[in-house]
Amino acid sequence: MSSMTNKDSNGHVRGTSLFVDDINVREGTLHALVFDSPSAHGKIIKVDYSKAAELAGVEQIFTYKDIPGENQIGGIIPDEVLFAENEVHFMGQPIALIVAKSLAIAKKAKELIKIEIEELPVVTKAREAFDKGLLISPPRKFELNDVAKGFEESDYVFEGTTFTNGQEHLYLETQGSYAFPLENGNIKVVSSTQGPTSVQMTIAKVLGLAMHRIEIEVNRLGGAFGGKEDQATPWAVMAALAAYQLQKPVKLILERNDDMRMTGKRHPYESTFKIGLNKDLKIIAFEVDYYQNSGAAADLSPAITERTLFHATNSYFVKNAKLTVYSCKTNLPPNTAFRGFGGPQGMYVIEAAIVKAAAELQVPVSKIQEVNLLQDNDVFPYGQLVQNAATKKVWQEVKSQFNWKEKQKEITDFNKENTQYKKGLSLMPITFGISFTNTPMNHARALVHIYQDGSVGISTGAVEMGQSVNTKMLQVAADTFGLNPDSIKIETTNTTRIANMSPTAASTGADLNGKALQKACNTLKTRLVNYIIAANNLKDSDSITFKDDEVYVNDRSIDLGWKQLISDAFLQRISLSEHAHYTTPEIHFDKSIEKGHPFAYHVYGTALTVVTVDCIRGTYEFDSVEIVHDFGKSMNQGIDVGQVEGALVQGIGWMTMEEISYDSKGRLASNSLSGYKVPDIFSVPKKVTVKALDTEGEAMAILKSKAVGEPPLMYGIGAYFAIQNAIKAFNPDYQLKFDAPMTPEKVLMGLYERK
Ligand code: LUZ
Ligand code: MOS
Repeated sequence: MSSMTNKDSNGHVRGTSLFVDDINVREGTLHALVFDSPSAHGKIIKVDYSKAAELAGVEQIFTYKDIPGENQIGGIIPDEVLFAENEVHFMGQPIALIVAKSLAIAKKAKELIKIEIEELPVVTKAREAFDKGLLISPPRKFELNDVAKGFEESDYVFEGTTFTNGQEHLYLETQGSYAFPLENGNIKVVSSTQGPTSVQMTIAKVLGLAMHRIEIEVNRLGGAFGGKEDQATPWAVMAALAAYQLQKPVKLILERNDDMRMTGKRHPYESTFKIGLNKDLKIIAFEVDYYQNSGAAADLSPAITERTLFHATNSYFVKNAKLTVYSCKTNLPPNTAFRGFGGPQGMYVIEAAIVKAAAELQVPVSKIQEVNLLQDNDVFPYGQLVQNAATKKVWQEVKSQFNWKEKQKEITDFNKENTQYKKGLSLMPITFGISFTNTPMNHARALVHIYQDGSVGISTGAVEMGQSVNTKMLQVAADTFGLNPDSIKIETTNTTRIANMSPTAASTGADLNGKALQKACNTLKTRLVNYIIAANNLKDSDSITFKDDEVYVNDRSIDLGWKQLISDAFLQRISLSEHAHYTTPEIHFDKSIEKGHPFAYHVYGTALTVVTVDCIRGTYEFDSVEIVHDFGKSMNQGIDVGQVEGALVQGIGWMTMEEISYDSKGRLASNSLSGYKVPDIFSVPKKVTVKALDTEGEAMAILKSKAVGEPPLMYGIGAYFAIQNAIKAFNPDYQLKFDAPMTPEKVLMGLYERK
């Protein structure tokens, strides 16, 4: 079972998998294009749509005035309009929707719209916004013990600043939706969203309709990475608005450059830190102010803030901590969820602080890391006790299995012998909490039908986005029923079958939906077992098992196949359908004191990265990244290792080459793939080894197989520090910098800087 391949792989390779833009459109389908703000901050004096509206083939241009319900799409805080009214707050902010017979006509019409804007001051940097008192929401603060006292007790105290830039999601499939009217004024929307229920709720609000009149359907997404947790919504709402008002089908798919320009990204963070250590290199105190660049509206920022705080101490025990996040309001598109959800930004800062302390004290970074690794019964700054911590184990295993000691010596020797090339190494431990940090979101449902011919259809709230959650769901059902996966079908994710979904996010998709599915399958199984016992005069103590499409009693075949069983049960009028609900047990969190037990469990791992820097060109290549990762008991090695590899490379991209750049007017300069470099096959480490930690697994994880989506992204942070070590080996004058990404330009400057 654990070698089952991704069930989408055939369709993906042959091009038969359906995405939103592949759906056969209905007759009379109209095409929509967004008219967006050319200014990052200003008062709208006048918009003249008359020429555009007169163009042949233009059906209608929708503005905020055409909204029957509320012009409001903010999920956590109601601070974001669907269409700008009198002011614009970022370049690319939607102002109107042009709906026409073809996209070409809509594009022509867009050029005919005239807009007059009175420019207002533009703020693009977090600290600048903070200094002007521009905040999205009140600051959030986590405190453990007494940080002031901690600094007094420290033998050494160091301070510094850090910056991590944003990151473009670059899902292969851009944002898109297709909406069509149903009878009685109801609406159906096919959306490329991680959060079908958020889309449904927001359409209901904007159209002024009850939720049950709106059906959201998701087949699969061509990647998301958090970019479609909240920001798939506006495009679906716009298509629904037009379809509802015109009573015609409307398709809205963003072209790549519009998508890059109009949507938010990973939050850039500026931070100031202060770290205190004692003579034994134990971290006694850690204080950080994080300035999160939230963009022009809250979006998911308040939740992302929270995860920064939860992961601020990464894999280390810190006795006294004071951590504060300021969500700063700037004139950029609202920044949003991105794999790791603020966690990576938090973890980078403590790693930087440790690197800084090590340099000042002239001790190895790994020594400070090692003596501070978490162990059981330590406490996280948010009050949760450390349990079943594999932190030290993964660390030790990386060191021993991948010959850390020998590698260090080889690198020292190499650096002595070579002038043009220098190598650097780093160790990057990770500890990532699994559960939505917002406890009420940790729930899911599943619906299972066994049809009378024995075939099975399952629906869950999980959205397939390339992470293979559908394959995992198939495995759960096949495992419980002892059936060949070929007789099980995964249905689309649809709000009429599964209501009130949390988004597929926070690495929880397989756990939450899998547990609900397992529950539904088990209830059906119990029902069938009871029927078998009654029909065959068996005893309750007899053990009935389902295996290889057959029924076994006390491990012996009774010549009863699954198909026959289902057909018999159906004739006995036994229900062959089940709907189940799962909520994560044990978790809780009290925001009034910022303490609790928010995570079902943690995922652990450590990465050993080796890089070679070309000291003439400033370019670099990763020789190897070797990882010991805690999968629990992986239910599918192929899928899980694939997630680690993909996340690692995405993390390296964020730390090294992906450089988002806005000019002082708030215009995205890196607005295309020629100006924004993402990792390609040549930038992937020459060798990536992923070893699974040997463990008993975790009961709260589905089939004991731990969540894997986000945690490995943070292995990429090691890339930054490995490169910096190589620079130091070349240039003794080099001053440490914590300013990611470490682009080849910055490397070159670092190689040749002088004191
Ligand atoms: N989304 C969310 C997330 O709403 N809450 C979370 O805790 C979270 N964590 C990671 C990624 N998305
Ligand atoms: Mo996410 S960052 O949508 O899990």
